[in-house]
Amino acid sequence: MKKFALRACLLGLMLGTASSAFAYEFSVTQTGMQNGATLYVFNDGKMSMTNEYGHVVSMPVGTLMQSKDGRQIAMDSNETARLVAYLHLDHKR
Ligand SMILES: [Cu+2]
Repeated sequence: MKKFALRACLLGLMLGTASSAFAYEFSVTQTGMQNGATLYVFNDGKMSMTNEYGHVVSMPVGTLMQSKDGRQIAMDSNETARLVAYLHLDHKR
């Protein structure tokens, strides 16, 4: 029992450290797309997508998309792993 409590504490510490270490790297802008998908743009301009169910999806670079407000945006990168990490950290807060 004591051992479990210590492990839980260590895990909390590690997660806390991870979220603060990546806080800057993971600052993102979200844009709603016409098909219900969401475009995430990281602070360095790299992109990734979730579909209408909020699942991270791969989209080839150069794919043209329509935002909800009518803008046409081309995928310029496909940072799926980074978005998975971002969404994972987001749900821990
Ligand atoms: Cu896209």
